[in-house]
Amino acid sequence: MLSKTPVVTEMQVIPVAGYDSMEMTLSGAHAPFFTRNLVIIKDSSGHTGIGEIHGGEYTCECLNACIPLVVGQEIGRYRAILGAIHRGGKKAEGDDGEGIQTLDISKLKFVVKAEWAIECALLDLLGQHLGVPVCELLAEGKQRDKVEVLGYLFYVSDKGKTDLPYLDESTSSDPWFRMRRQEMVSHEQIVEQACCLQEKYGYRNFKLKGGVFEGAYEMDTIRALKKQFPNGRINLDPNGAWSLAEAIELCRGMHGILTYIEDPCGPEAGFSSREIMAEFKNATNLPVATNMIATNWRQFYHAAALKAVDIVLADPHFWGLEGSLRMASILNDWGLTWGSHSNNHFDITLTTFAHVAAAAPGKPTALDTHWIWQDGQNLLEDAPQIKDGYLEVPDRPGLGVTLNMERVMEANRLYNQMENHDRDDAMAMQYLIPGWKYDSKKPCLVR
Ligand code: GKR
Ligand code: MG
Repeated sequence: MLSKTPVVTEMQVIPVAGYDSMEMTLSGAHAPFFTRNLVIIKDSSGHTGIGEIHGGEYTCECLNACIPLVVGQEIGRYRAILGAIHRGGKKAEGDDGEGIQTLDISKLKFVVKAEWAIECALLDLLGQHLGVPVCELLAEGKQRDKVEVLGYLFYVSDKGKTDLPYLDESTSSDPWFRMRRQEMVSHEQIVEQACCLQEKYGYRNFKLKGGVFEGAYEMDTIRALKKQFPNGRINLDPNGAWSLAEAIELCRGMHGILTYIEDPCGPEAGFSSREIMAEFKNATNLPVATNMIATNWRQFYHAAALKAVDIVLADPHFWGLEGSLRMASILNDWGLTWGSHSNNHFDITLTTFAHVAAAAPGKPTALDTHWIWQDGQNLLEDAPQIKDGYLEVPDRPGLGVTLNMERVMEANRLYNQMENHDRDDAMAMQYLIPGWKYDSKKPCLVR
């Protein structure tokens, strides 16, 4: 008789919302609220496992549909549970397979895979059962005690130009909390943003979200950042806004200033973004990162065959925890670099990033995380901290963190007050430019 692991007794899906700043990107301006879905799974030994994934009705429905495949199953057979979910999945209506190679936010939900929040919660339970942290169960086991993260800088619009309920933190005692809800668009303001983040979190490396102003202006911001942080690794991500010719022109002379560039161009003239990025790399010799052109194995095959990228930001919400680390191993073996992309998230995702990156073989690039824009809206009693530019990896069984249910239900009430649960960056943007419409080839303020 095989010895048994605990059995799942309950799975809950709780949609939640949190507050955000009016951060600008190619796809518009962030709305006052962002949404996420939480998965809470209980087992017969009394443990609770948790996972967090992108928000919206579509992902919420996918998760709810999985409940019958999870409840009643043994946590030790979590791979079989995930296998059953995959076999039961079918292509969603509206999913044309395009992915996010043009940053069409309405397609993000098809790139995100709801079941990875279930994978996370089951691994949390298994880790608690075995008495080991999740990172010890993944890939080749724990590789490091702390994980380097980057300071994710944004141009932020003036929320006063809207009548939307953005959070006001002007009276906070924390300098960063006061700063993050204000307008920041000049080179000086972005440098101040980076300095304030360095002070609070100890960041050495930064990424600026581009696709907002003309490329030349954004390059000037990068030069100002490099002047302030001569030893910092600085990256710019215009989300494919530039044409190939423009990208080559803009990046000429940026060696030694930009450590790498993220998704500089997208598909054009009948060529896919993978072909165009390969041409960009040949022309500039600048290292290239992506979270847009390699979001599944088939896309990665072509990106790798064309040598279109050096750094794959394999977000565990797109690839799964194990999938992201399978990518980390391949990249490491091939002399390429692994990292992770992020979207606005709560501290459960922050913890997941910590465990996944702790298990990534090789030398990952500093991870993206939007957490600094949400810090303080904790759903955990004991969120891992970012100190000296590094995210702590909890050294307790499972994810090693405890949910604060009161906070979760508060975030759920906020979600229920919202009319629309899907991300819509055009809505806030239209206050700045009436009638504004998304154009994958035009920075959001260039109309
Ligand atoms: O938070 O608006 C944002 C980002 O622009 C996000 O949507 C991107 O997916 O952070 C992301 C990226 O690196 O491309
Ligand atoms: Mg990106």
